[in-house]
Amino acid sequence: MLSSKYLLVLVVQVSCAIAAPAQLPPDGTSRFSWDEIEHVIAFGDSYTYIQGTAGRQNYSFIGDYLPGNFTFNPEKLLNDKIVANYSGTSAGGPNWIEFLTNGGVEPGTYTPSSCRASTSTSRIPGHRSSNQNGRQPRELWDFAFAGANYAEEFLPLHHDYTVPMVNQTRQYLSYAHPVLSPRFRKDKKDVLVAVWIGINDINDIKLPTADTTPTPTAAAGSTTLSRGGDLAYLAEKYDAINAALFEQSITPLYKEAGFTNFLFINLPPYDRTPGNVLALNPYPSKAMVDLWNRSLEKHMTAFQQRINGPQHGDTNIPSRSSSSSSSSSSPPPGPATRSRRAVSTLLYDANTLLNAILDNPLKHGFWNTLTTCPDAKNPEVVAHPWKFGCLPVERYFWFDAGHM
Ligand SMILES: *[C@@H]1O[C@H](CO)[C@@H](O)[C@H](O)[C@H]1NC(C)=O
Ligand SMILES: *[C@@H]1O[C@H](CO)[C@@H](O)[C@H](O)[C@H]1NC(C)=O
Ligand SMILES: *[C@@H]1O[C@H](CO)[C@@H](O)[C@H](O)[C@H]1NC(C)=O
Ligand SMILES: *[C@@H]1O[C@H](CO)[C@@H](O)[C@H](O)[C@H]1NC(C)=O
Ligand SMILES: CC(=O)N[C@@H]1CO[C@H](CO)[C@@H](O)[C@@H]1O
Repeated sequence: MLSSKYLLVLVVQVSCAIAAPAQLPPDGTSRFSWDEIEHVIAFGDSYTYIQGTAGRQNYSFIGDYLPGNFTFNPEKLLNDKIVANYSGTSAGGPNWIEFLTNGGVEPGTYTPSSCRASTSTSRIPGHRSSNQNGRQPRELWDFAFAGANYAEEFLPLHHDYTVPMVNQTRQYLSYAHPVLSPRFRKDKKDVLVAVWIGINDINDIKLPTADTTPTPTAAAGSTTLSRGGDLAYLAEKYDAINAALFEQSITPLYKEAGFTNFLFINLPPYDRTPGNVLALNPYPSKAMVDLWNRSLEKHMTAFQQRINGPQHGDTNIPSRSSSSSSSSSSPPPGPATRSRRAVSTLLYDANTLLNAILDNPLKHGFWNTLTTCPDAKNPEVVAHPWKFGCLPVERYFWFDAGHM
């Protein structure tokens, strides 16, 4: 388990990255201030989902994909509460988005609009102690669903109730945005959209095998592609998914809801999970994880340039008007228009942070980066690790096969 303390490191780094204009392109448009953000809207998979009283247990804050559970009315949304406890996330306690917003960090039940506890349960060992450096809480509206891929267009559902991310953003726009938008400033600059997706996609995309391709190789079941061929095949798949992410989710969030601040997080070192770290052929491999991360970065940059036009920092781009994808024949928008509608995208490199921790675990307080405590999900293990033959849970980097 990546202890709460280290999730906080991630979060604090995210916050710092957001708050430090010096790290962002010097174009005057691609920045936003964390201090201005009052509402965070999240999409993704198990890394980001939080438990809601109106959600499916262990999967969501609200609803699921089954007929009758996908839509919700204003009352259901506004009465939904965040349940924060050891079993309320995939992390064994508060997850990164709860630390980022300072909502649901202590065990208890919270209303997202204040992220202050409406009821408080007794302290559970393993939960971080109170008072997050006096950081003000942000509203947290979290539509992430555990087990989500980006879309059924690319990969099958894990369960019939799994809400893919493309449908999370539609769900938000159709049923949540009309209810929540009066809370936001007109220019929406007080809203941050946070997206962390891809762990399930990269695991689920399989290379074509001898059985499924017309030209079988000698070894039955082995991949028919060379290593370079594998990566080329996967690059195409990853690009298709990341392109769809920006076309089908992020662009509608910008155009239909008017959001302009977007945070993306790249893939953790999935080549170093307990199942992969000692494997001869880890899947995904480091090369695959890097490929995904480059694809995400490429599509994020393309999205930003599509909306904002090329920036001063982009020296490769010959002229603003020629490469602007704006289809209108009018001249490129002037500074006033640009500052009104420009988007700010930030890619947080969790991959580098987490690899650095895995490279030097003792320094960060981790004694085990190779295996998990098999009973980690049993809340009793927190108080009595030895009884389960485990180290204290916070000494494990991995909480289970794929979660920190
Ligand atoms: C809706 O979700 C709940 C659990 O969250 C479940 O018990 C119920 O069966 C679901 N509704 C339908 C129509 O499946
Ligand atoms: C967490 O909350 C859920 C829902 O209220 C509850 O079913 C579960 O037992 C709680 N788990 C712990 C460890 O308190
Ligand atoms: C989920 O999203 C896809 C892609 O937009 C769409 O085809 C599908 O109908 C959606 N499913 C539901 C239940 O809305
Ligand atoms: C939710 O997960 C916990 C383990 O973290 C498990 O004990 C519980 O049975 C799960 N609940 C459901 C409804 O799957
Ligand atoms: C090459 C590459 O991108 N590899 C991984 C994935 O994420 C970021 C880039 O987005 C890199 O810093 C990291 O090393």
